[in-house]
Amino acid sequence: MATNRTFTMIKPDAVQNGHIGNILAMITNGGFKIVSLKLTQLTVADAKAFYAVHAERPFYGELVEFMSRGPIVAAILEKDNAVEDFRTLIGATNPAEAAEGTIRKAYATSIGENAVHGSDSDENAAIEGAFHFAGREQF
Ligand code: YYY
Ligand code: MG
Repeated sequence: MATNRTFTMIKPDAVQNGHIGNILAMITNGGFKIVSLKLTQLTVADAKAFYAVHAERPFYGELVEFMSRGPIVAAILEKDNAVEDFRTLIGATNPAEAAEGTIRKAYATSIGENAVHGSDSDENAAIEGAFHFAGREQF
């Protein structure tokens, strides 16, 4: 995948709280083009695999339970410098530390239930995008 792409999920808390539309608006207003998009749900096995890098962390069990508990929106986004610019748009992992104007400042309720995911590298953006979308679903 091109390095001008990143991958995001609107997490189960934000979907359940009715924030899909507002978060997609913040994403597109931030200059990101949506090149893949779907409403889906992770199984427990999916969530374990997606977050395998965190398997040894104390929050892993809660993270897997949370991420599989309801629907999510998965999307691939395109913009120059997508990975870094999207991390800026979503804000700090802990919403108490997230800057004004960020998605997590607006919609995250706790460090665990923090509304959105954003890939942390070009390599992981490609892996995470391919986890959710077949090539024919990436426009
Ligand atoms: O990339 P980002 O989502 O900002 O944080 P990560 O350090 O990759 O952690 C992934 C995910 O795990 C985070 O979004 C919430 C959860 N988590 C947690 O529940 N408690 C922590 N102390 C750290 C992360
Ligand atoms: Mg991360």
